[in-house]
Amino acid sequence: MPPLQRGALPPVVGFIDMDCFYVAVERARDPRLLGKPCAVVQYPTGQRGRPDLRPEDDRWRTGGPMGGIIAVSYEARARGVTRQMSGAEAKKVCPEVILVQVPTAFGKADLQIYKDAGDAVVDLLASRCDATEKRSVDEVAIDITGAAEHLLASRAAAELGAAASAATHLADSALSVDAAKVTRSSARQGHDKQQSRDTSELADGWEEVLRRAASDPVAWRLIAGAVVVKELRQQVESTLGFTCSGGVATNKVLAKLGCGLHKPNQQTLLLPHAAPVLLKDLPLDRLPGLGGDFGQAVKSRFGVQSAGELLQVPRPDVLKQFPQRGEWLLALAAGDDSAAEAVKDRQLVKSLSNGKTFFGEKRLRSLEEVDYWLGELTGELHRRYLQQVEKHQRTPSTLQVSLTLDQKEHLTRQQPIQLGSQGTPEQILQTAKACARRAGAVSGVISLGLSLSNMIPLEASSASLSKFFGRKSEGAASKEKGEKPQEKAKAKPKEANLLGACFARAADLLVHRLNQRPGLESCPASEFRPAKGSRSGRGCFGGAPAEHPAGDSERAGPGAQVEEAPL
Ligand code: TTP
Repeated sequence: MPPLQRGALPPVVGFIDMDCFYVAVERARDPRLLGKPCAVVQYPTGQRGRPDLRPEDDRWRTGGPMGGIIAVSYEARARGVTRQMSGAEAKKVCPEVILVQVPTAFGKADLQIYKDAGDAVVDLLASRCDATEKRSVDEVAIDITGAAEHLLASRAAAELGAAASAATHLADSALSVDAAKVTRSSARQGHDKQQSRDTSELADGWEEVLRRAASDPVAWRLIAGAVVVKELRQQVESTLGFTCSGGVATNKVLAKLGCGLHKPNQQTLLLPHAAPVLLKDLPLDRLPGLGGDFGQAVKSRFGVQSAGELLQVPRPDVLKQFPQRGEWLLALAAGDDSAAEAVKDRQLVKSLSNGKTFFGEKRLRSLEEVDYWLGELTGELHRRYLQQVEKHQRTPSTLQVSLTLDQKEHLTRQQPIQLGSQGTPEQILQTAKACARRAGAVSGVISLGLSLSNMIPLEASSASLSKFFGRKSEGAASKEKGEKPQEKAKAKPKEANLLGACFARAADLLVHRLNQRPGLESCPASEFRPAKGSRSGRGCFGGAPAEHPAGDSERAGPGAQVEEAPL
């Protein structure tokens, strides 16, 4: 094994994608589903007064409207059930399919059991990784450089080679290259080649890889990384009961690409020399960041379909057409490490948000209806706010309400909120209602959103206030001295004014800070709108390098646009 020179070598990056995740979570809760064709459906919610369906309730749907499918077990996929189907359609193609409905709370889908399961996976992975970056409810990028180096130092090369080759597909094997040719949507369905487990295929190419790795420290570290990923996957399964697929490479883009080649419960190693082979015929939409409008624009601008074809376009042409993103695009198509950022360690969410759409007859027509649904959104948001307080000792300082009207007009209003550690749903609701009233238009609301953002540490929220005012609040200080607050106020009218001025200044500062945030155009507090090109803005290119996940929004319901942020 060649000597290791850490620092000069690229990192060892893994990517973990849980298999049919919502189904797996339901199976862990209800073993009757194990091995059976089953799917998770989301039933249209949004009717007032409908009782909640708690996680522990019987959520199997056997008749009546069955909702739309959002997760499909591999057994059901093999029988023709796909995510685009309604529950009724799935029953037609596979009468024995079991449909489990997503729990509901506060009048909408309640994804908490899935989020909790995803968090448990991240916690487990974090115990052995240098960094864990949650990419979605069921995907995690991991930096396993340290763990790989540890294995290289503590286990014999032959042992590592044997363990890696017995569990890992090579990304340039014939089977992998074939699997890479299918489109993104086909890959999502779990196609035949992706699901193949031919062990002779696994062996294909490994002898050569191990021989070459003898003089290639980058390859050796990645091979050790494959063993780390194998062990982590085993640990996730034995501890939490979920299977997952894995990828290993020198960056997040390639690791994710490798991970998607063979599912479920398999893993793939993408060594640097394999990248050009794999990328040559790879449909562009399989690359992170190119699955949406931007990928479409690239394809039609140059008349290309695959990463290999894009690389044939003269470089100056690409840079001319896409001055901002051209370099990144070419690096991405070439599988170059520069196209991906380093794995970012566990980030705390920047905001808590939820929302609900009301299409057609369901659109909201009165302030009373808006208030009702703000109340429902508040209930869920309050629960998540309490989790932030408990888990991370953080509290939000801004509340925002956003409304989309049926003429597609989008209004947002926000204002500061002080919840501290014991904020109540009522506090959130009152502030939300005040924002909604400032928005004015309440007729024909087709979507309503509520978010809490600008998270600050709890101690900072109280410390900054006392520091700001330099003493305790009027009421508290007076109480300690046994004075009536009014008397104190009477005695010190100037101070009362000063206090008011301080509050006004604090609000100004907050607004100023918000205006500095990328993605928000500079405008008065009451008029915040997402800037063009921001993640939440309209008409922005999905996957442009400037866009980064800002909230903790999880995947939405059936058919929801699941646009990836670039890795
Ligand atoms: P995916 O990772 O896309 O799919 P999956 O885990 O169900 O299946 P696979 O084994 O092919 O990776 O999505 C993860 C979960 O996110 C999925 O189980 C359900 C949820 N989801 C939605 O709610 N709506 C959607 O449109 C999609 C794509 C996923």
